[in-house]
Amino acid sequence: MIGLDKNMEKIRSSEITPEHVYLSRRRLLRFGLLGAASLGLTACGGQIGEMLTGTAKEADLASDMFSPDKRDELGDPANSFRVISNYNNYYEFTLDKEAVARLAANFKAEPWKVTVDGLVRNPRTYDLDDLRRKFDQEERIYRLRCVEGWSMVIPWLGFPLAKLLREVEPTSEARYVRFVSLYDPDQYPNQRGLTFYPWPYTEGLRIDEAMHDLTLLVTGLYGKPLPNSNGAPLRLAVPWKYGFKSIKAIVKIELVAEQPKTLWNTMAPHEYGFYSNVNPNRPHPRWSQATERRIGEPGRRPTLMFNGYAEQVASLYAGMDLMANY
Ligand SMILES: Nc1nc2c(c(=O)[nH]1)N[C@H]1C(S)=C(S)[C@@H](COP(=O)(O)O)O[C@H]1N2
Ligand SMILES: [Mo]
Repeated sequence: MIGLDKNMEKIRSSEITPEHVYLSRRRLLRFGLLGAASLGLTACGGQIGEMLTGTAKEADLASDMFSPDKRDELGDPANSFRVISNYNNYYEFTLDKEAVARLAANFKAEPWKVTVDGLVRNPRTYDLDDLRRKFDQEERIYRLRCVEGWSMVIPWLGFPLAKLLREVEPTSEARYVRFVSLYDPDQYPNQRGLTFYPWPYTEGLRIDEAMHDLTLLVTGLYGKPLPNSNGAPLRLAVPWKYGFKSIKAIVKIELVAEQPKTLWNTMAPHEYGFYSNVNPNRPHPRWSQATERRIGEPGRRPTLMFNGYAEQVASLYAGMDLMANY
């Protein structure tokens, strides 16, 4: 059975779908990706063992994991478009990272409106095209570090959230920004299926975090419109925080006075704090955060404080106890 499976896989990836190389379970397994799907790090042992048996074929496969012509400021290559758009967390569709792209294929990301309101002088509703026209879209190559212990390098296309916030003019009472994802059970199976989740997905930032130049409203990646699996047509990228803060499919941005409730903080407050800054010194209650697996790379690498953005963002938290304010 296993042998047959292997042969079918060879045929499938090299002959049937030469254009769209399928990120098969086997390939993910070989590169240790499946371990990331389970939350406990102990589950990874077997896959790491498998990765160490390097062959020419594996080196070959690795080349579709990265696009070395794009690199982050630390010199690491961006993950390939295929990896970025086929290995996703998007719980509205499924908890299976490899199934998101297929289930999201027919998602209706156009037309799309986003409302910016709350404690602002000029509340507004924008069409996505308004945003694209109004604000120059720039490329930012950021690391994304998931709280589960894996990471990618992603060349986002977007514009600083600060530009949009300045346009609506927050009042002096506005101290936090609340973000809301689309609620549409007709398109999102798990908004019907997982009824114990407090849908829609919501997130939040302190206003100084939201105004920070690194905080990006994302409309694309690799210079193309955002794939549905990555949160089309509009999502956040907050690169110094765990990935779940980078909310997808945003329909509302609200300026508020109090720290907003968020989906993950409501579900499991001891595991997912409001700040959720990447911090290798503070373990998740169920696993260490000291290391991470860069998707496409064998083994694990050390996790960096603030995901490597400490120089830019540490001052936001001066005097704050980062172990208590997680
Ligand atoms: N609406 C919504 N946003 C979301 C999620 C989600 O399930 N729903 N998952 C989060 C998590 S856990 C991560 S790691 C990132 C993953 O982004 P990516 O799939 O583009 O890599 O999206 C975040 N934003
Ligand atoms: Mo995540």
